[in-house]
Amino acid sequence: MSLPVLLRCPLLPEIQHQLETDYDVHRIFDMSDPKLETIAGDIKALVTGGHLGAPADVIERLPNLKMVAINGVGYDKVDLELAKARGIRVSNTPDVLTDDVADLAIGLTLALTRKIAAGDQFVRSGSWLNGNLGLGRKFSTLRFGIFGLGRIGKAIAKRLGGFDVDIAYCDVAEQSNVDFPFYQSVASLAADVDVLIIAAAASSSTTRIVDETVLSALGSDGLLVNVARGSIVDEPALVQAISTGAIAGAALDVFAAEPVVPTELIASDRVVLTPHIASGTVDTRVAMGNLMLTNLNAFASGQELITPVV
Ligand code: 8YV
Repeated sequence: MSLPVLLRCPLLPEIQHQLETDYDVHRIFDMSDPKLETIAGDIKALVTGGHLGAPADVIERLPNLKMVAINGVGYDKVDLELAKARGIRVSNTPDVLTDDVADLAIGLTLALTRKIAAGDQFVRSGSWLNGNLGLGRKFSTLRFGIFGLGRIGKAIAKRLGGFDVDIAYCDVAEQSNVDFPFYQSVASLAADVDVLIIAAAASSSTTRIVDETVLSALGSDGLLVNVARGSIVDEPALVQAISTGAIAGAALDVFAAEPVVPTELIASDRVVLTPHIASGTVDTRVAMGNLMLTNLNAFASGQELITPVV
C-alpha cells in the first residue's frame, strides 16, 4: 500500500499527478474540513507550501506524521521544535527558486522607481489624455542595501551589479568572501541607502525587525522592497510610514497576513504590490515540485533527504 500523504495546497497539475500516482493522496486545503478527522491518524507525510508550512496545530492533529515536504524554501511556518521532538523529518526546495525571487526583487524595484505599475494604470484609466505621469527616480544612481545576503540576497546583488550601483548588506555576521560594506544592524544599513531590499529568512530573530526605527532611518526618500516574508516587517509601522511620508515608497510581494493586504497600502500610489509571486514561474514551480517529490521519495524509501531542514 502506498504511503498516505496529506496535500495542503495546490501544486502544478503535472506535479500533483505524479504525487497522486506514487502516493495515497488526501487533498485537504482547508484544515477545518471535517474529512481531516477521518484520515488524520493514517497520514504519514504532509506536502505543504512555504507560505503555509506546518504549524503546531497542524502537526498535533496528525499523530503518525513522519515527514513534512515543503514545496518552497521558507520553513518559518513549520514548528521545527515540535517536528524535532516528534522525530518528523522536514525538507524544503532551496536553490531552484533563487533566480526567480532575485528577478522579482529587481522587477519590483524598477516598477516602483520607474513608475511602471503606476504608468500602466495611468494609461489604462485614460489619465494620460489629461496630462503626464509624474517623474520617477533614476535607478542606476540609487544606493542599495540588502538585508540577508544568503543565496537570494547574493543573486539580487549579482543582478544589481549589472546596474553599477552601490551595494551594502546586513546579515548575522560579516561574510569573508564578500566585498560589499557590511552593517551590523538593519537600522544603520537603512540610514545609508536609498533602497532597502529584504531577502532574509524569517525567524524569531527577524520578526518585525524592520520597524519604525528602521523605516525612519531609511527616510523620506527611502524605498523598501520585500521579497522575503511579511513577518519581517512591522506592517502597521510600514502603513504609518507610507501614510505620513516617513519613507517614499515600497514594493511588496509578501505581507503579514496574506492574502489580506492593509487597505492603506492598496490605496497608496507610492506602493507596488504583487501577490506572493516571487517563485511563481512555470519553470521554477516545476523544479520546486520535482525537488519536493524527490525528497518525499527519499523519505518513503528510507534514504537521506536531498535538501533536509531537519
Ligand atoms: C511559494 C515561498 O509561494 O518558497 C517559499 O518559501 O514562500 C514561495 O516560493 C510557496 O512556497 C509555494 O508553495
